[in-house]
Amino acid sequence: MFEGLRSRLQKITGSLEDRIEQTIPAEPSVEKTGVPGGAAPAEAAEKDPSLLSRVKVLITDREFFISEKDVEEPLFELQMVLLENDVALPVADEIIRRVREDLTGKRRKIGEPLHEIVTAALRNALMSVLGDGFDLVSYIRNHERPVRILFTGVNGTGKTTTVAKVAAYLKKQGFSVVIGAGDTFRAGALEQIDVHADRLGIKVIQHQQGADPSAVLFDAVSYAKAHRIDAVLADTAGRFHNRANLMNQLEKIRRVMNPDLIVYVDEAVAGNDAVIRAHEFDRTVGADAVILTKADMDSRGGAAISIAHTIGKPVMFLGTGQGYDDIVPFSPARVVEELLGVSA
Ligand SMILES: Nc1nc2c(ncn2[C@@H]2O[C@H](COP(=O)(O)OP(=O)(O)OP(=O)(O)O)[C@@H](O)[C@H]2O)c(=O)[nH]1
Ligand SMILES: [Mg+2]
Repeated sequence: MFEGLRSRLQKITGSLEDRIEQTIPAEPSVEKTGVPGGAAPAEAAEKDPSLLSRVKVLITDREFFISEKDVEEPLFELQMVLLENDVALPVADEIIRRVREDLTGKRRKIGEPLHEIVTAALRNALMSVLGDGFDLVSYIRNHERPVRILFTGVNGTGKTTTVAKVAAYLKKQGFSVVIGAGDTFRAGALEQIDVHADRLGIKVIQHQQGADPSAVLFDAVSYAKAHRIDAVLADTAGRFHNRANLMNQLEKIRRVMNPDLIVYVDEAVAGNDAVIRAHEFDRTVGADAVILTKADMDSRGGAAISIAHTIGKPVMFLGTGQGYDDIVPFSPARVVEELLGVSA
């Protein structure tokens, strides 16, 4: 996950450290600090062992100052790397602004480990754009049941697989789940969801192909109420936001099913396209959270870094493979750790 961006970030961290290193004033010679007799440091220290610790104090107490000009070049390089890896421009700008603000204009003690200064600046900047994530388990615990969750998104991004994964995840957490087969459009969609549900031992509510998805999902909610089920997971057919008739159908589903959460599903590998589409879906039918699938195939990480900050909605899960267990709650600290190799 995100290995391409990770290796580029490691290089930038190195060049930032090098540039900062150059701003550190050279250590004063021992003569300048007034060592008696002007002897060579080693010789002088041998004669007077307390001298060594005195010299150390003098050096480590000194400070240096990083100006904006000092880091201009590596920050430009960082900006390019972020954009090349599909980080949205306003998000890349925000990251650069924060790193610059964090690194410059402050006095630093000589001897402070540079690697830590630089990675802390990057880590803080990334954390600030990644948002807080969305804890579905505590949402369900604190919410009136059944919690109705509607999954939307464009074709083939992994909605149906994600519905199955989330169902498996919630079941493992001790919740009861029912799936509403809201994709009555695509040939084979009903069979696909049946196979998943059979394997997972989860009930599916479905009508025949071509039926009104609103009616199916209304029935799924009624079933959940009657059987005291904790969560209804509603699958829907893939659609593009510029197809008015399909978006109207989604709007009807929304009115009839009255979801507590609308989850927008897209692929991490789609990069900026995913961010733009999420924005459009949020504008038209609304979105309360985002799930990014296929993070296992994404070496750039741009969508995962940009989407929450751009649309102002949290990321709930990352899909990390084709198995039912290949789903992880989105944790900004984990993403930063993945990218920088340090714990946040
Ligand atoms: N590697 C990987 N593949 C995934 C992931 N999530 C889904 N897929 C695969 O993506 C393909 C499409 O998944 P679906 O769940 O059918 O996608 P969909 O959005 O429901 O598709 P439509 O209903 O046709 O719009 C399948 O082959 C899935 O196995 C993931 O996190 N990682
Ligand atoms: Mg599907």
